Amino acid sequence: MTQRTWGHGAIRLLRGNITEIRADALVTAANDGLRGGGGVDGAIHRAGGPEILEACRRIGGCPTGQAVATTAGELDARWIIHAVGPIWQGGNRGEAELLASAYRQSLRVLADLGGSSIAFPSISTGVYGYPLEAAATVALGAVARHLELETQPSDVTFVLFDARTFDTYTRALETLSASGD
Ligand code: AR6
Repeated sequence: MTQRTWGHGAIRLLRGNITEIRADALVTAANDGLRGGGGVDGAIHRAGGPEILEACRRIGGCPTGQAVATTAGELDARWIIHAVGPIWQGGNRGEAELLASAYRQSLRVLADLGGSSIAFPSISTGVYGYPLEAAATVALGAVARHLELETQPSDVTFVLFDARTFDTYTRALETLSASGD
């Protein structure tokens, strides 16, 4: 585990399965139809039970770069935040801004709900094909900026599923910390 205090809060990096984490909100990497799917979204829907997909159906969808909250069903959290990251199309289709926005909007949704702790997966770097190093820099940069400007949520954990993702985020956080000194 790696932890850095930042602005009004802290960024923590963990290797693991996000469904086993306790936080006010767990973020899932959703699609714009909120239809459920594979990867981290499949894991969240399986572990949380059918109530989550029912809530998604009622909402109906969420544009890329945005985020919406639902019940967390049986998971040890108050909410699931469904964040829609971009599908990688080569890097010239606004992917970086859309990815940063997915993180920012998730933080904003939780701030509006009054929550203070949030766990993110590595959005867009699975099926959606976003190059990992670039995604880690965008993800950590967006969260760091939020912590500098806002007081809530203040406790941000990235739950990274495999060694390569964890190592890449760890290096990106070191780079970000060095540039912020
Ligand atoms: N906990 C934490 N991270 C996980 C878990 C888990 N249990 N399972 C997988 N990951 P992906 P995307 C990691 O494909 O690229 C779905 O079908 C995974 O190793 O889940 O944003 C949605 O419904 C990778 O590092 O999300 C969408 O249609 C990261 O989570 C689409 O996939 C993201 O991989 C979204 O694709």
